[in-house]
Amino acid sequence: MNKTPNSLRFTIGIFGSTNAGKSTLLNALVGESVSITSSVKGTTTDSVKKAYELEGVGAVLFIDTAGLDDESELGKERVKKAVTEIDRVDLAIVVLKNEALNEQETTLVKKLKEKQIETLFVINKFDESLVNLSLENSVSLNLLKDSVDEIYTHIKKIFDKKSEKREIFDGVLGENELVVLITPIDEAAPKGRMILPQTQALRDILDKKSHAFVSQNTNIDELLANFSKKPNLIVADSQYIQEVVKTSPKELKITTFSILMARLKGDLKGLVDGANMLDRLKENDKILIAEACSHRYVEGDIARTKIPKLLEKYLGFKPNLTYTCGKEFGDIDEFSLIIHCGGCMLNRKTMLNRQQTAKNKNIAITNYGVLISKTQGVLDRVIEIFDEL
Ligand SMILES: Nc1nc2c(ncn2[C@@H]2O[C@H](COP(=O)(O)OP(=O)(O)OP(=O)(O)O)[C@@H](O)[C@H]2O)c(=O)[nH]1
Ligand SMILES: [Mg+2]
Repeated sequence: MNKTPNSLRFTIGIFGSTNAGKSTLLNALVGESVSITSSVKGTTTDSVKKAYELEGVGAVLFIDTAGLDDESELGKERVKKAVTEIDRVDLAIVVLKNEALNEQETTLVKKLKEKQIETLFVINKFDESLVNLSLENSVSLNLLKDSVDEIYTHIKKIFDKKSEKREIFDGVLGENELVVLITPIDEAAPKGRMILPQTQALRDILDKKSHAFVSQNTNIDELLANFSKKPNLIVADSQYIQEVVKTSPKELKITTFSILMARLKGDLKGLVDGANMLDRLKENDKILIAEACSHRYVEGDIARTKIPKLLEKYLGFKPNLTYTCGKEFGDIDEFSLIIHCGGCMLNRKTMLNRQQTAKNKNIAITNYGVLISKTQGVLDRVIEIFDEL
C-alpha cells in the first residue's frame, strides 16, 4: 500500500514555532517515532516525511517541518524550506502553544488564509500553559497524554469536504467503451513494468467498467482491422502522436497520455495557452525549462535534447534556453515562457500553484507533453475531446 507515489497522496503539513510539539504530534499521529523530539529548539531541521495509510482517507503524506521562529543563520534557511512546503499541502496543521500567537505564527496564519489552504489548529496544552486560546477549527489537547482521535476526526472531515477525487478519464470516458492505448516500448521504458500514467490509465478504464486494448503499433489503420466496432478513444505516447494522428481516420477521438496527465495535474487550458505562445515568441525571448526533480543528465534527455530540437524546428531559430530544477522556480521575471516538466512527482496543488505564480507575473507556462503536441502540429486535434476547452 505504501507504494502509492507521494504525488498522489493527500498531503498534510505540520507547521509552527520551534518546540510547539510538531514532531511530537507527527509521532502520535502515526503511532511510531519517526521524527526526533527534544526540548532543544530547532530539533527538526529538514522536513520529515511519513507516508501513511489512513482509514477513510487513504494514502496520506505527513510532512513535519522546522520551527518558524528559528533565527540562527542556518535556522533562516530551514524556515525558508519549511515555508515552501506550504505550496504542496492539501491541509496545514498549525501546532500552537496555548498562548498568544507570535509574529511568525501570525504571518503563517495569514499566508495560509491567502493561499486558501485548509487549516487545522492543534493547541498543545502544555502543562505550564497560561492563556486560553480559542480558534475556529481547532483541537486542544496535551500531546504527551491525550489521544489524537479528535485530530483524526477533523482530518477526515476536511478530506471529505475538499477532496475532489479526480481520475484520468473523468469527463471523457463512459461505461462499456473501448480505449486503445498506444505505448511503444523504447529504450527509455523501465524494465519489467509500465510507467505511472499507463498504469493509472489502465486502472481508471477498469474502474469505469470500460475496456482497454494495448499495443505498440502506431499505425492505427492497421490496428482498426482488429475491431468490429470503432474504438471510442485512442491514447498515444506523446512521442508517437504524429504517426498515430496521421494513420487515424478523422472521426476517431485521439489524445496523449501527457495531455491527460496535464489535465489531471494542472489547468490544461492554461498550459495550452502557454504552448500557443510559441507562435508569438521572438528570437531573443528567454525560455525557462523547469524540472521538478533533479537527475543526472542522460544522452537523449527530453529536456536537454528532445525539447530543444523540437523547439528549434518549430520556431525556425535556436531557442534561448535556461534550466532550473527543484522545488522552486527561483527568479522568473526575465522569461517569456516557462516549459515545465510533466510533474509526475508533484501533486496537483503544487502544479496549480506554479501555474498561478507564472500567471501572476504574466508569463506563459506550458509543460513538456502539451509542448510536444504543439510542436508536432497536433495540439488542436489532441485536445478536441475535452468539452471544457
Ligand atoms: N509538558 C509537555 N511537553 C510537551 C508537550 N508536547 C510536547 N512536549 C515536549 O516539548 C518538547 C518539544 O517538542 P517537539 O515535538 O520536539 O517540538 P517541535 O515543534 O517539533 O520543535 P522543533 O523541531 O524544534 O521545531 C519535547 O521535549 C516534547 O516532549 C506537552 O503537551 N506537554
Ligand atoms: Mg520538530
